[in-house]
Amino acid sequence: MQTDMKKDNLRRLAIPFKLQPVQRSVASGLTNADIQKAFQFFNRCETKLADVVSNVEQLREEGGATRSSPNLPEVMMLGRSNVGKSSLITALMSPLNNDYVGSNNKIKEFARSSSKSGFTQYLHYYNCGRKLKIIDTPGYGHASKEAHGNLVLRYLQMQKNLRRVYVLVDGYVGISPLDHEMFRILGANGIPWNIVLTKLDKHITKPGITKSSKSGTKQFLTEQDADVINGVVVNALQYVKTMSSTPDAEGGNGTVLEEVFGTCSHRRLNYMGIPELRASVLSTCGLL
Ligand SMILES: Nc1nc2c(ncn2[C@@H]2O[C@H](COP(=O)(O)OP(=O)(O)O)[C@@H](O)[C@H]2O)c(=O)[nH]1
Ligand SMILES: [Mg+2]
Repeated sequence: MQTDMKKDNLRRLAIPFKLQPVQRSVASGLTNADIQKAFQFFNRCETKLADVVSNVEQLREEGGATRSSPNLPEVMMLGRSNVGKSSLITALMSPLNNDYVGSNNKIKEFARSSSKSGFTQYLHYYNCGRKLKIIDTPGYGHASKEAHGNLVLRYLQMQKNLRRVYVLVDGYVGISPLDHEMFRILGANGIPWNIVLTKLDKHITKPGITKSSKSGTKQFLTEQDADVINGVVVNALQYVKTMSSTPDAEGGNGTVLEEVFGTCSHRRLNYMGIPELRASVLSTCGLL
């Protein structure tokens, strides 16, 4: 029975069982029921690009909110250019079916992503089910412009409805000095934030075991690759814990949350971490 349950979990989530303990520990406080509920919410909710804010003046006119549904709770995705913000938002908001690995349905690209740096230039507010907004942002670093940076900074200073910032860090490249600067800014503005590691599929070095079932062909990781991915997530969590226990003099780390989400926004790693992130977003917005 126990073995059957394990097999069933493995099949349904289609990620190696070895990853489960890491996933549970990173998304602390979220139960399986929360994750299921959030999964269905984002699968079913109507999502639309509700507002695009292109300059600081526009922010000021609206007093830090947006014209449409100005009181909805907001979460923001921040990170370097090309780290995978728009792809992550697309995966979060797309109707992934329950057995989503091996599905041949290409997910609809809600938040446009590109391999070209600097593609997202403004603040893009996605309204999810008229309950919350997810904000896509221009990235910092390569190909970013000063005006984009100012827009994000002004938003952070003026925001009224922001509940949390998810700072995306490339899970293959690691944390950069620019990320540190962002952590400091978030701390200085009293905004709760946590790290989301992206593109963890880049650690896949070997094709794993392929299994076929009615719903398609699924790839499982090799044990070695799974160990590496687990290691990256655990290290990041350790890093955050150290940061949280030693807030710097300027209060830069005082608002960090001891949570790390290890993710992949592509099918290659079965949208790893996306269900947990969905639950986190709903919970953060007081909707779980
Ligand atoms: N391998 C891999 N590539 C990704 C992943 N997420 C995004 N990318 C790619 O990274 C590039 C930048 O993605 P995008 O979402 O536009 O990044 P943004 O600039 O932060 O919005 C695109 O070519 C994406 O296809 C992922 O999980 N794994
Ligand atoms: Mg983008």
